[in-house]
Amino acid sequence: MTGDDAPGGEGPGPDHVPWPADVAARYRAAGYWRGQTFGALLTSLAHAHAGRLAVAGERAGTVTRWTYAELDERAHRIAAGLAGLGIGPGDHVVLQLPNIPEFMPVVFGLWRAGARPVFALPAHRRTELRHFAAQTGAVAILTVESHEGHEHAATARAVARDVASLRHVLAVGSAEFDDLAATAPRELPDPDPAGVAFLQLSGGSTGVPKLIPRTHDDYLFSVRESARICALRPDSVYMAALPVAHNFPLSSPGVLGALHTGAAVVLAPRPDAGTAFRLIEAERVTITGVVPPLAAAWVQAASGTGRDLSSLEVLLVGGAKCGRELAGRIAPALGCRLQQVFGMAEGLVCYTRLDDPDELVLGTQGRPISPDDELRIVDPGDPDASSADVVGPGEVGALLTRGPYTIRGYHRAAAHNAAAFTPDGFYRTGDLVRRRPSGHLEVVGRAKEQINRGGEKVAAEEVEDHLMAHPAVLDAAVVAVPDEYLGERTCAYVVPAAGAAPTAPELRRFVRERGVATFKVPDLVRVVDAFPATGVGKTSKRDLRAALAALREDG
Ligand code: OOB
Repeated sequence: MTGDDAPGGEGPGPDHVPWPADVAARYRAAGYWRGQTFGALLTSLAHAHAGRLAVAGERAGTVTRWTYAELDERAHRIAAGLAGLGIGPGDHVVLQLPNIPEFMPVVFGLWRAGARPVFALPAHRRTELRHFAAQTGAVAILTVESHEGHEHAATARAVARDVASLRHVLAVGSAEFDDLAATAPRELPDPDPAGVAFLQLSGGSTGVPKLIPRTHDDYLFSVRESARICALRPDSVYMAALPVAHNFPLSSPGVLGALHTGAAVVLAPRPDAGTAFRLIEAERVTITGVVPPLAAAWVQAASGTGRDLSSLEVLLVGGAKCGRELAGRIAPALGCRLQQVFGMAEGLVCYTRLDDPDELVLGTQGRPISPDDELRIVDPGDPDASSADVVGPGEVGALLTRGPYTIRGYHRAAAHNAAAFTPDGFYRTGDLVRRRPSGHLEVVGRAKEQINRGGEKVAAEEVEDHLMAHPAVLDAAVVAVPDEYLGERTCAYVVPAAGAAPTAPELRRFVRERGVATFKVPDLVRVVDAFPATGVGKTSKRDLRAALAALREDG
């Protein structure tokens, strides 16, 4: 905690809101928090799996394969190089790397130096990077020279001119970085495992992302349990298809879960089916994870592929609702098991279990990692969300949670924390869910994205699922349009399946004929080539709503 700590919700607030001492003691006693840092973890992995493949990936057309011993040595050298630049304990470093092999030794190098990566996504630009650097007082931005046509190092240098704390811009692939990565290794003090290891970004759909402090102790617990729940083995091959800095491919079970198990990590430079299928075949990938729009694209591409996907055992789908229609197509098309994951960078992660009956795998988003993940499902209209407002069994309510890997506050955000957390430490997820007797959650949607059509509540995800049942529809996204009489009406955006040309009347009739309430039939239907996406590839409803608003202004 820093001197910025401001009790009473004034000022920026602390870097890290710790768990109450008695709660922390309980999590330690239960064996959730084991007092190990990520740096120490890599050391033990290098001993246990020295000659095994740890990381495979490509950068600028060059393929790299590192064993655990090589990954460990590179991380040691990078840590020593960073320390030589004066980057050390508690320093924040904005990290913006695409899916290149260097991601892994750089992250472990930062951890060994005691520095805290701030995990930016490759899609972030000047405004976001400036915000991350200014908010954290970052001393460096570590990125690549350029990637997919964007000059990242040039953007980083422009940000460094604006943010006084930034002393270094380091670019993987530059001579300066090569020198740093060639520094002679030396032992550095291991940081406090209960301290902040890094900052994740919130997936929130409004404004610039909030910064989420995660500790070695809490994150390693979620990594360890995720690896177990996803049945990773030392001979598993995990492919990161999504941008690896995001919480899902990082830790659910992600590249960290794979390394924790002694398995191999493959970094896919792009998530498209062509690239992903090539790598699944070449590397005999056993498990990977995607967001629903990508799952839909892979399902479509699988029917015509000449690639051998037979090694794939599990496809995790999460990050946004995977409706039953899409869920039902995944196993038949890709020849693997579906595992749904409902998670958030703030903490809570739910998985369907690999031995769950199909009904739960297809129809729910899973149940929490830990029996100590406390869930409170409350009346969405209730302002204080106390335990008195819990909804009845099976009813839809707003999800609140606290537990051994869910944060108690954002980084320096006292005012926001007062709204985002209850006084007794529950995080308000903003998600509407229904709980099954088995403990599995069905995510109904984001509370703020529910459409209020003249008082009738329409869950966008439900209508999307009906549209997805139409053979001419590859993907669907339903958003609200302001309406003078009803308050809001529904607009369904649709991406057609390859070679198909669905029309608005046909799709509206199709939904109606599925026997749903008339108010759920989309008022407007727009057929588009593709949806705008967030940095990790989720459909950006915010951008869709903005596009609609712009159209309306144009008349
Ligand atoms: C993951 O993390 P974030 O932080 O980018 O986004 C979290 C939000 C959740 O609050 C929820 O609104 C939505 O994304 N979400 C889902 C979902 N998984 C995430 N909504 C419906 N169904 C799902 N399966 O997105 C994330 C973090 C770890 C693992 C997986 C995803």
